[in-house]
Amino acid sequence: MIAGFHEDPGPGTGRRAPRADFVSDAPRHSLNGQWRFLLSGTAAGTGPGLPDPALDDSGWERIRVPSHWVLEGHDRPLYTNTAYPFPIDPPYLPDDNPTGDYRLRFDLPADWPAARDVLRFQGVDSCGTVWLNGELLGHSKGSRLPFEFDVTGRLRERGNVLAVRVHRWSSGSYLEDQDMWWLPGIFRDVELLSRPEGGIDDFTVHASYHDGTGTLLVTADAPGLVELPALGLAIPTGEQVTVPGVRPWSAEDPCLHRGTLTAAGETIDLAVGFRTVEIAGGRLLVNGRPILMRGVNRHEHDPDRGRSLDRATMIRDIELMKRHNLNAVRTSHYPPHPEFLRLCDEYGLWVVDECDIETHGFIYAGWEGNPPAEPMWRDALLDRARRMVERDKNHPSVIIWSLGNESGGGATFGDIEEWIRERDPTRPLHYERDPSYRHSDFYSLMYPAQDTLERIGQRKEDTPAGVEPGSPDDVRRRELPFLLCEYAHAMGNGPGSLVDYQRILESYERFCGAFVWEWIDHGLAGRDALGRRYYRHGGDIDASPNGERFCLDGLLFPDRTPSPGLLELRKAVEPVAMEVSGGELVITSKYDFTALDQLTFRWFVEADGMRGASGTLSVPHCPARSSVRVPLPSAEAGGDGETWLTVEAVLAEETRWAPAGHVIAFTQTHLGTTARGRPPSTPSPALSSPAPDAEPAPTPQPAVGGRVGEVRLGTAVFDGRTGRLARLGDVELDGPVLDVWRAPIENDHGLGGANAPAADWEAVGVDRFLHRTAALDRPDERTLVVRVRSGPATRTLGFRTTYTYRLLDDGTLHLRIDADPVGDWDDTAYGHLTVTPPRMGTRFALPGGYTDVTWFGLGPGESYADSRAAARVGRFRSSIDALQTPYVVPQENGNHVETRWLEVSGDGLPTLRVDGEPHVDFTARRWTSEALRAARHPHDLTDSGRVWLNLDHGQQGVGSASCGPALPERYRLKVRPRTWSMTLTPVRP
Ligand code: IPT
Repeated sequence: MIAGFHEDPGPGTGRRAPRADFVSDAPRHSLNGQWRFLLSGTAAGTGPGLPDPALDDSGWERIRVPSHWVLEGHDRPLYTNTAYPFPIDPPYLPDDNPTGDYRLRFDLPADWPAARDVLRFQGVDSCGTVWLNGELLGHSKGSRLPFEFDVTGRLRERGNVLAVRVHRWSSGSYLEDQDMWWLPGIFRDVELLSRPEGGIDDFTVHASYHDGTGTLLVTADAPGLVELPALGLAIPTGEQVTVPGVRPWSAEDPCLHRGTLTAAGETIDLAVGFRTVEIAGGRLLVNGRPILMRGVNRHEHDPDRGRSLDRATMIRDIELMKRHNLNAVRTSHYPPHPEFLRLCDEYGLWVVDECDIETHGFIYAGWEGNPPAEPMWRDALLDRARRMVERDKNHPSVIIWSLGNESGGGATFGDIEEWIRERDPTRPLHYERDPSYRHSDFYSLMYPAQDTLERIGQRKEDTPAGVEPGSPDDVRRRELPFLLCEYAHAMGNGPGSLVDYQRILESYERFCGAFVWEWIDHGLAGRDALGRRYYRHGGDIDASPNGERFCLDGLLFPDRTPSPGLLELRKAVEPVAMEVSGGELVITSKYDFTALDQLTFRWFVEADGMRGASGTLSVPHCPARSSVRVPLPSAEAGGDGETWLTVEAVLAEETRWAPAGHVIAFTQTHLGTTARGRPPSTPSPALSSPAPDAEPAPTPQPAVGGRVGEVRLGTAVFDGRTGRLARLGDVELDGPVLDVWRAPIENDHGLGGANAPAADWEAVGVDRFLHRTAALDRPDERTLVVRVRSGPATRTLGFRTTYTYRLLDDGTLHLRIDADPVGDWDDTAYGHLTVTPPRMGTRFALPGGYTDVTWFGLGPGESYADSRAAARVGRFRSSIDALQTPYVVPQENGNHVETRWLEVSGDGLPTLRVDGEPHVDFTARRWTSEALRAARHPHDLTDSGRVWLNLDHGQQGVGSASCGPALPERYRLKVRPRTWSMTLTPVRP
């Protein structure tokens, strides 16, 4: 077998030197569009005839460029997390190597000048060999980086034939083991550029800012004139000027000074942002001030187009980030399309630009032969760093270079560091995976627990494994700022603790920013048997190895709908904190640069969720990182029930990324509570004592006035054997049944068997309790006591629950539930395991005709113990269908903590009202938790014909243990006696 270019570990051949990506008025001809395409099974492709202009390709398929062929009906996408889908046999690849041969016939535009010509590919995955009119130009690897060929003198006016052979696997694939779909193809733009003779090919903008003064120097490989009209500047390249009083660039105020760089035959667009990045005193400073990045890790993803994104989608991402109070993005784990960075300059985001290097799969070789440690790969790795830095160096938004992700350590990182420091001393470097941190200006980790992070903030972290305590590396690292490059794994329902993390991040000067993993679920669009659209994960494609669902860990669903996790993040990172203290509202700006003048503070009062007085606060000038106090509005409650004051900080005027009135931050304060009509009722102490250990015999006899097998209490009818409510007035229902389980969320499965409570629940049977009604007692006319023991087969563990019903004077039914643990919850039979149930609650079945829920409590979205900051106290209404959060893989969702009351209604049916005492958690859905667990996709969930209503004491938090620390103890439900109460009222329609 002849090794082709694709197995050569070198980065490429025949390419031009990397240079800045810029926009100019020089002729540019897009070669995007329909190309001829044929896919073959091996690296030989269609054979040696591919470049031949005379080859008859009329029978070939057509494919759009840019795209990934696996998303255009050829072969299939594959997803692995860390594993290489080929043997670790570097730099070689298996013979089975799907290879796409591309051909394009094109004419030059009529007015194409006679000058130098450059052919540019913005991204080819994984490797492209290129011929023009039968002549080999060269090849290139580095999928997410551009490459160019000089084609001067090789073009014809008409009938040019461009041929490209693209291999799915190449030596470059060993350097591209990011946790994402393997998506081959020419997936970014292809273009022909006319480069003027004697013109500028590459230039560097040095625009710094110190104490109100900017300094500008543009260097270039040919002479040119720099003009920034608004600043009255016209200077030749190579000449430095100072600009007093200039407005600097920051993510908060992305001031770009637009102008031109004019050189022979060309005018280049300039967008200069004056800013200086430095590390001083162990902190990251921009323009002399510390910054805190509130960031996300962004992969390029679209459910139909993969990593082939259009500009509108890039803008959508940035708008969504800005609208959710994010100010930073780590381009995990490769440089994005260059247009994205132009947009970051314009909209204002701090960017950590990350190189297209990840060798994670060497973990399965014990890191033996890891490319950064092998001289054979040095050129390829350095080439990637150079192409990133040269392409992106002129973007003010790029403030940090990241050398790559999850690639262990190796000498080549030292070479890369040296090269970048020499080429661009203006930006600090980040690399997380080498515990010496020698090549990084930041200490950095992924997914630390909160207490670990707290110690890092205090610079008291444990010395990383492999580093000698007290050694120079240890001492140096402790002085570095800390950048949390990944945390809060947003897989499925979650992440939890965002507010906890933010509190820590804002408490210590060492922290310069944190990036949630990750921005968007990498689901790929599919159609079910009925033609309904759904999203596929790795496990939906028959391939091995397979990372399965791990690609679904974003804050956006694949269609870019914000998940509840993103709404929680928006609240956790809101840049304005408001707190009521001593009758005043204390407003604290967490902006690093801008004052709060762009915000309006509006307020309103609600009683039992009904809107009362409202107005606008007059807030004095509040500079960045400072506080002001304003008097609270004197608002009357004006209604019964709980009264709350809400203050919202909103955009006073429309911005580029959001309309006027867009809410940046909010706070709520409880003003007081007045009676709602029904006196709070407490069952008599005698009835509330826990059930004695000796159980009375079951008493399933009919009660006076009931049919055989029935017990009645006012309008409430109970099943005489189970003691469950069967009817309340005209409301038909079946329940309560003790429910201590939830359909596991991704975080309940943990990572690779660690922190996997769902498995523990199943091991002991928390998911399959059986119930035995031990006794029904009527201590008096108005009271029914039902005693039930619940637990799983094969175990002693369970709960003994006492349901005490009391008929109140107004005819409503009061229910108190006392659940006491019994048996052995410390499971010693199969290793020592203390199981905590995910839920303490009761489940009711209602007729399927119920359609809506109105409630007063937290809403409108779902809330959990450790993810509830985004929810507000108020009155909300939703259809039961809309209460479901459509996680791409079905799992527990739609909980509402601290619900004061709710009403379940449906056309022609009596409404069921539930008043918590003081609260219940509720969920309502058309399927059971068991069905939710069994479903693989949302379309597997079908209406059971009933509504399943959970009225719970509580549920454990969501955490982010799918890749991260275990759920903190405080968000779990310890096994101990629990009591909760509510009243149930039928309301006529
Ligand atoms: C970390 C990776 O950097 C990221 O790409 C992604 O895989 C994430 O985890 C999990 O979704 S690596 C992990 C082993 C900590």
